Amino acid sequence: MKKIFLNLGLQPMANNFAIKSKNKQKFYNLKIKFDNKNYLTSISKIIPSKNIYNSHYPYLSSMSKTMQVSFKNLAKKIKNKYKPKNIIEIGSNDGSFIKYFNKKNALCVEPCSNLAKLTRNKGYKTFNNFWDYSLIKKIKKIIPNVDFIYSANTISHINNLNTTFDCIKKILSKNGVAVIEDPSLLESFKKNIYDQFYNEHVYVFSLISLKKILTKYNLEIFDIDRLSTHGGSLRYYIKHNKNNKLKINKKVFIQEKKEIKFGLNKFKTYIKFAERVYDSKKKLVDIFNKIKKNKKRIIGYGATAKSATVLNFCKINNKHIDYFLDTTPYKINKYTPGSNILIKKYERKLSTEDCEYAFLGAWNFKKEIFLKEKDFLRKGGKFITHVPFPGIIGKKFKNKL
Ligand code: DWN
Repeated sequence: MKKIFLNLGLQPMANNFAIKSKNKQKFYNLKIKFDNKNYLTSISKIIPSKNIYNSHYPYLSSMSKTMQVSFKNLAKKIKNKYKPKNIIEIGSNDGSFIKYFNKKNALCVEPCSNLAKLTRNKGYKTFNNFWDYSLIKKIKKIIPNVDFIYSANTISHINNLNTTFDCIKKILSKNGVAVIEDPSLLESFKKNIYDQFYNEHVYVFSLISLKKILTKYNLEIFDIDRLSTHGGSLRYYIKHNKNNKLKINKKVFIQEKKEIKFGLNKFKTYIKFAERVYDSKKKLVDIFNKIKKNKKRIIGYGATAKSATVLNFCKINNKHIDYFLDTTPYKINKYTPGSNILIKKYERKLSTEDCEYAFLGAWNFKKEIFLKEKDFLRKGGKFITHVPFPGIIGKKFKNKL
């Protein structure tokens, strides 16, 4: 049975950056539900994929050093450990990962045409398609036995998990490996990360939920990596369950135990999380109101998809935040969806002349950002964050995430 545990209110599409201020956005009610049969956590209103992943999808995964390093290290590990003869990436974005593989043996799948163009221009065979049965038919003609499949921050975006995993099952060679990585529900709950929920993240997975789904397709998780990216992600290594060459690492059992101990199989854990989220909202709104009462300037740092959830849920808008800074070309001079805050190009390091406070939209890159903005912090500039708790961070900050 599916039960709703969290209501994040009326929300626009998180990456729908508007060309004009006072833009007309379509809003939908963002409610989050838990299915106690398969332990799956999902959003209640699904927006058709073709309305989201189109010719102007704005997100580029190369915009943070953290992700670049993560992809580089993984590519090295895959080459050394699994030595695949060929590799497919589902959701190849701007090619930040696939660039470490030889063009002759790599294939990209990317439904956003503006992004598919980027890997094509770099010489990679790229299918501008969604991951489905008709696509795997085409791929099979080029690579009949796929050795390795990789997909980062993409499977959680796909509504039809049955098609997704059935296609993986059908195309993966007997001894092949599929690796998927997505934000971890356990880490999100532990750190009160409610902004992983937005229209693009149909699911936020736990290991226990994925395990149940994969069993249906005779697929099995044999290893995991716990990552610090995106506030805490899990990287799942998947094989055919008949493949006995790859043994199940004990990290899988440890993670499973942790999730059960935390209560990810029980609805009451979800209700408690929702209570913490409502409390977090009150505290964050208080912080903004106090700062504005003292007539101090606040800007936003990193116009993330996640921050759409926070700003619209907490009703923080251009009366609170003067503008956002972001490095992504597609977002510059546009307005944040729903909250209508202008996004300016990040051109130089932050100064205390610009503002006294910066709201961390990209809190998941806090370490990278604080290193870059150490002078702003040293001179008394402050950051506002809501993760893991709403608060203000000044120069005495020690990174704990
Ligand atoms: O799953 C998804 C994840 C991986 O990426 C997608 N649904 C969409 C997107 O979500 P997001 O927008 O919340 O992701 P990020 O990676 O947290 O976005 C970071 C944003 O901050 C980018 O717009 C780039 C920007 N940024 C910046 O301006 N200066 C980032 C860094 C590190 C910086 O120094």
